[in-house]
This record gives sequence, C-alpha cells and structure tokens, in this order.
Amino acid sequence: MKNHPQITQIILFGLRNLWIGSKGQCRMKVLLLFALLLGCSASVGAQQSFVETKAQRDQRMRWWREARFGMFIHWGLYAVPAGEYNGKRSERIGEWIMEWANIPRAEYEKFAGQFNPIKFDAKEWVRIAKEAGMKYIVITSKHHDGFAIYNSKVSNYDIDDATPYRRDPIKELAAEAKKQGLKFCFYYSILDWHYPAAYVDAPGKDPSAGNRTTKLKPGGKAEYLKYMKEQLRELITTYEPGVLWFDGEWQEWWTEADGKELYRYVRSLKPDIIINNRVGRGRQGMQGMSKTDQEYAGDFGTPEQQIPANGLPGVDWESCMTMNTTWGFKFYDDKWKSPEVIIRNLIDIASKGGNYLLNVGPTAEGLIPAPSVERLAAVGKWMKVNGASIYGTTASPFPKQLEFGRATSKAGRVYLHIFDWPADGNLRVPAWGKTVTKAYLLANPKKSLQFIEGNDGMTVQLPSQAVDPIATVVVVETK
Ligand code: H79
Repeated sequence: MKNHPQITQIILFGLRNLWIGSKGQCRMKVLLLFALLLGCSASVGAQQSFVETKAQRDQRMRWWREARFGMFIHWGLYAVPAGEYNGKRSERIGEWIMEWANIPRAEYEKFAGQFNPIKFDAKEWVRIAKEAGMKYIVITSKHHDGFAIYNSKVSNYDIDDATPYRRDPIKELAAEAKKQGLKFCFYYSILDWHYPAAYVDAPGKDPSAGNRTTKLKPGGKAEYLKYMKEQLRELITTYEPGVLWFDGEWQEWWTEADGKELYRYVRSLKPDIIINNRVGRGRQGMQGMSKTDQEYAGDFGTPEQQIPANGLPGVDWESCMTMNTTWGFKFYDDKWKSPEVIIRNLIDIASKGGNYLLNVGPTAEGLIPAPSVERLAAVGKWMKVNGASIYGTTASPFPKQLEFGRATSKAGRVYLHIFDWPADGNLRVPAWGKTVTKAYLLANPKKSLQFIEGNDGMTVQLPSQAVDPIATVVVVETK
C-alpha cells in the first residue's frame, strides 16, 4: 500500500523526461506506454490488500495466533424476549427468535422500547474476559435481526436512536478493552431481516419475520451493499476493530465475488484487520473450513459448535462455541457445560492449532449471566497457573492423539496436558524425535521430575495425585 504512490511518482518522472526528450510518432509511443503503465499500476492497487507475502501475513495474524482464547458476545434485541414469545419457547437458539417464533418485523421492532441495559458496565465485562485469560472480544455489532447495538449514523434501528438507553455502549466497551489490553472485534451479519431492500414481501407468511434465507427486493442489492459498507466503515473508523467476523453469508444472493470485494473493502479501510472466511463462500457448513488455496476470501476458518477431530492443518482456524445451548440470552437455558468440559475444550483446540471463541449472551439489562461468569472464573483460575501452555503455542508434535490427554508446543518445549492421571504415577509419552533435557510441573517449575528415555518414548515419574484433576500440565524441555 505504502509503496504505491512512490512507484507512481517514479514512473511519472521517467515519462516526463521521455516526453520532453521526444517528438511526433515517438511521443505517441510515450503516450501508449503511459496508458499501459497506468493500467498496470491501477490493477496492482486494486489487488494490493489481497496479495501479501507470507511474512506480511504472519505479521498481520501474529496477535491473533498468540491469543488462542477470545470472548464472543451475542447481544441484541433478542435478549428482551430472552427465548419466549407469546408463551412460546423453543429448543432453538435465542437470537433466531424472530425466525422460529415467526415475529413480524413491526412486532419485533417493539423490543427496542424495552431494551434498556442500565446495568451494563464495560469495565466489568472486560474484567470478566480478562480474568478468564481471554485476549480478545468479538461482539455482535448487528445480528440477523438487523438491529445495531452501536450508534449507527446510517440507521435509526440502533441502540442510540431506538431504545430508552440512548447511549452507545460499544464506545465504552471498545475503550475499556483497549485500556485493559484486549483486542476489540466485531461480528457483522450479511443476512438482514430488517433492512427494507434486504427482503421481499410475500403473501401469507410474513417474510419480515426472518427466514433462513431471504431474497433481496428486485434491484435492492446495490442499495443494501451500500448500506452494509457504510455501516462497516462506521465500525472500522470509529472503533478500530482487530477482527471482522462475518456471518449470514449463505444467502443465495451473496456470491464469492461479493465476498472478495467486501474483503478488499474492509482491508482497504484498515490494512492490518483480520477477516473470517464467512465473508465469502468458502466454508463447508458448520465444520467451517475455507479451502486453503487463494480461491476463497477470508483469513481463518470458523467451525461452529464443534472441534475438528484433527484440527485444520495448514490454515488458521477458530472454533466458536456456547457455554449452554444458545448464543443470545434465553432465561430458561440451563444446559451448562461444566468448567471441566470448557477448560478441556480450550486445551483440545490449542493442541490442534486453533483458537477458542467462547460465547456469553448478556441480558437486556446488560448483565453477563452468573453461570457464565462462574465458569469463566474457573477457566481463569486454571489459566493463571497454566496459561503458558496455551498462549503462543502451536499444535501437538505427536502424530497420534495422546492417551492421557493433549499436548501443545513452543520452541524448545512441549506441554503435556494430563486429563487421565496414570494410576501408577508413570506417564508414558511416545517419542517425537527430540532429546529431552528436563521435565517439571508447570504449577511447580522449581522441582524437576525424574524421567527415563527409551527407544519408543519416555516415562515421567509423576506425583501420586493430580495437581489439577481437570488438567495438570507437565513441561518437557528439549534440545
Ligand atoms: O451467531 C450465531 C448464530 O446465530 C449463527 N452463527 C453463530 C455464530 C447461526 N447459527 N446457525 N445458523 C446461524 C443457522 C444457519 C444454518 C445453516 Fe447452513 C444455513 C444451515 C444451512 C444453511 C451453515 C451454512 C451451515 C450450512 C450452510
């Protein structure tokens, strides 16, 4: 990007000299050359944000790869009905209530009048994430319902204009995240059940209630794309997000070309931004993987509610998951995962080279539900002792999954995460082609553990009981 004007200047300088030093037919050739070069440099300019060297890409992805653990926040008007409409409840996800409870747009809009998150406390939200060991926050700027929880100048359907709250909580959250050292990022839905150009009226079932797929109004695409781009410009220039996390891209009218164009647009506004693969059409269902070649837009794959059995070798990826069964708040969803499952998911994902984006669904009052807060505190307690085995690590060096648990690696060391403590206290570790120099518990680095190396691996002598029954980490240093 930066070199571009300079190159153009050099070309222009050279052409000026050629022009001065030539006459007649020769001048025609110079003009031709000029036109040719102009065309070239323009196409380079258009592609610039897409094409980067491996080193440039590594630099851009660096903080994200090191972070490994982030907080997803689904917060919007759906927190008002909180999973119940006219007495109707559902097993389905809370933020989809407009669709599954068939709520007409005009009715759904009324939730805005009841969205008054007076208990919202940006400092507290960021503290909860930070204490859990999370390094970034991704919040729904606009979900499928089309409602913006930031102050959008190009829409009145936002928290500042349409709710009694009349404030922009996102400004506070972005500032607080920055202050506490977390990266602040946005989710943005391409699917929109509210913007008039983004759906067609149909007789019978109210299409504005929200559908899995929508059709745009005839001729509405350009208008809707313009609106989306304006909102994205607001989000990027006002809050400087580290990631844009698109969703709702599976609509028939959304093409891979649209995705590529949007990717370029977003990168042109903030060249170092990171964008998920749902900007384009490269994901394969919920396993969420973009192809590895240059064909599809997006920087990382997005498995949803699942952890790929063998990771996604060769690409960046992030599993997003809920702690209960919904993203947006549902007051009666009490199917909570245990801290053990959540912590082991984090380890499992890191051992496969991915990031863990763990969701909370705050209430319409602005509170992160207590069961979520408790679980995040438990993760934080574990991370305080064992964070070094997660941050900045890469996938397990072992070709097969370990019987006792998982492993992650860093230069010169391997972290062994023990889920199943050996009854005899001898931890058998298969060989991975390195010479071991030292072994110790991450919880007690000063005390070395005895080990014996054999041809097919090593045996580490552990204390008789697990230090942490969820996962005790053994550090193995290598030559
Ligand atoms: O924001 C949360 C959910 O509301 C949203 N994504 C998370 C992060 C979401 N979850 N489920 N869905 C949206 C419904 C989409 C389901 C599908 Fe498909 C669309 C199934 C078939 C078409 C995804 C795209 C799986 C296959 C293609």
